[in-house]
Amino acid sequence: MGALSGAFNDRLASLYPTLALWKQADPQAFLQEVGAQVELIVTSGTYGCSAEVMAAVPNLKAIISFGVGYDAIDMDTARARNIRVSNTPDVLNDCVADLALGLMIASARRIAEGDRFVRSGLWGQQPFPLGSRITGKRLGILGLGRIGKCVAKRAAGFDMDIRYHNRRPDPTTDYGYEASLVELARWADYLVLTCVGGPSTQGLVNREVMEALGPGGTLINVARGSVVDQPALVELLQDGRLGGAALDVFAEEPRVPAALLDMPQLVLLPHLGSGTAETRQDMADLVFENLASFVRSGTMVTPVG
Ligand code: 8YV
Repeated sequence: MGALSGAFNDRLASLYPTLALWKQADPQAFLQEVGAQVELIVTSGTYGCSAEVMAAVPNLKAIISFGVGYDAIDMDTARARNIRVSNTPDVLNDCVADLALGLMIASARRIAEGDRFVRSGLWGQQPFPLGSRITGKRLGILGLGRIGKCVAKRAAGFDMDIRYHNRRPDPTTDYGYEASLVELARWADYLVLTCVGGPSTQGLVNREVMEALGPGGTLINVARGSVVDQPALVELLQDGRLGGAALDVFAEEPRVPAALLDMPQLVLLPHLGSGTAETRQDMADLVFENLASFVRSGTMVTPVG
């Protein structure tokens, strides 16, 4: 249903009779016509599946999603109608964590800015500003789940001091727990977001949190744009009340606020967290395993609870 790769769609169409909702100029009108024939929906983590789409598919049995985050799927409707949902957890942990570290280093060491400086022929013409060290600095992690733990493991290699905030302390880890997100932000030099999206974290990184992170702090977001109060982020960055940001995700992708584009010190990426050939292949394989399993037995390999 969502914007998945050509190779993925070809593989899907070679195995199952498919209807390409994403190709339709008016998806809702198309669904009114064909919705009753549809039993399974394959979608992406970012496209998800709205209550409106589900309403137009009365015989829907399962939603098989390509992505770990399922915040774009209306889970209340799915539960109420006993529509099964699967996602693609774990296979992308390493690549998302790698990118979080990459964003942190790129931001601190001004890598993207330096690249533009060289390309524009300014090297030798004017000085390039100094960056900041990451080794030994303080890293706060919001959401020490599977991806957050992979971030922590990598950051330990940079001798970073690591603390985290979850709803509850995680008894399986020795990293310091901070019960207050504002206090975690006040302590941290870098605040990395690896929590889930959706209503439970909507706007959690609010003005107060970003002010606590402060002019010496940098926000790294590889989670969901919805976790951050984006207008406040823009304002605090403009005023220098927040030091920096490196963002892979935005509130209304693919739209990025023009004000962010005007700040050269920021690092902005087009939602690349899981975007490596290897991880996308693993995610695709897991989607097909879920699909085959559901068609065969009505069960899924990685169901969403
Ligand atoms: C994908 C993601 O880019 O897994 C997720 O939740 O956001 C990403 O891995 C997306 O699902 C692919 O469209």
